[in-house]
Amino acid sequence: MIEILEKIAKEASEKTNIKLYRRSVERILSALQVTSDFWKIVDYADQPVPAASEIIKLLIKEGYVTVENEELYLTEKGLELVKELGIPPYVDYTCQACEGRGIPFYANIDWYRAFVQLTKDRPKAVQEYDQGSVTPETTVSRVLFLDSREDLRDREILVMGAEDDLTGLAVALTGLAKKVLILDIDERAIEFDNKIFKELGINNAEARVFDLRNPFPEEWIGAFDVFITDPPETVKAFKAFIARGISALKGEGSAGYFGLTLRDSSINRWQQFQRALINDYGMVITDIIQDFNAYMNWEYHDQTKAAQISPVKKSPTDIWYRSAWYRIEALPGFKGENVQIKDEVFRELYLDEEGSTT
Ligand code: SPD
Repeated sequence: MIEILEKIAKEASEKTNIKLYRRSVERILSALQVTSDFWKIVDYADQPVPAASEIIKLLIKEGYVTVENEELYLTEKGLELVKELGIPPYVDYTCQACEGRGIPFYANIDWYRAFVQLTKDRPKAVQEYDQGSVTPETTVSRVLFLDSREDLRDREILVMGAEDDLTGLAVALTGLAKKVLILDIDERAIEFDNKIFKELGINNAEARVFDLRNPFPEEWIGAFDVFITDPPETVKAFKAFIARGISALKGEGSAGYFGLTLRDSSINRWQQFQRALINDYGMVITDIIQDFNAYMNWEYHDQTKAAQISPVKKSPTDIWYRSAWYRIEALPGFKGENVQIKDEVFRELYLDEEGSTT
């Protein structure tokens, strides 16, 4: 019986070019015992969409899963399989008060209220830049987390891309940072921030249009205490955002924050990134909070590869896309990279065999 899981993992790996294991199939079978919604299965199983999709298609082919009205169910044969192999149903013990972040967004209710009020007319997430904004609760929790690690007060903070999340704005609104520089390719986000800074007389924060494939000017190298970013999980984006962010850090003890998801990348990719952070860039990973970042569903979902390869046509109805929040810290001898990223096809920054939601 156990061989069937190995066989499915092997076939799914060959089809998707993503390394998968028996454990990957077990995670899907655990999720299938508690939900019939494909997007929740991806969420609970922590597998990249193409991997989850292929595993489920193979389970359907082998008669372990059936589709009814775009919902996925274990068949009698599937129920027998999980029983025989002792695969338990997915359980969720996430703290409902802090949504699993360890920091409740309402710990500073004034920051939360001001952010929600000021951002009610925020620009919508667009496909062109792989946008998918985090919830306001996530954004404010990022600021609280920064504060709890002494990375906010009197710090010079660089926010690199993902400003559809408005994290740079939320940081600036506290009035506690020494300086905030926000860079994003999306003019709408930049104008939105600068308009609020002007209206509120915030003069230590500035938002600038910048394409992060380009190197930073000399003045930004070694100039910041903290960088914050939330890039796609491609190798190119890792260099454009995270390696470049490290190059902007002042010295030992300076910190970087970023999100990494398992919806658009696998644990193998995480291992590759973690090795690079430690071995190539001389950083230490001080925190990884799984599922810290919750993303609101984006309107362009039907145009994505994820929608095309899904085993069912039903779109997500609830939050399913999450990412872990990483904090890294510079140690003696750390070094970043500030190289030009060549990207003939712009979408290569966002899409590869593991990523599919752009
Ligand atoms: N295209 C879907 C939204 C993705 C938002 N970016 C998440 C990046 C995580 N590092």
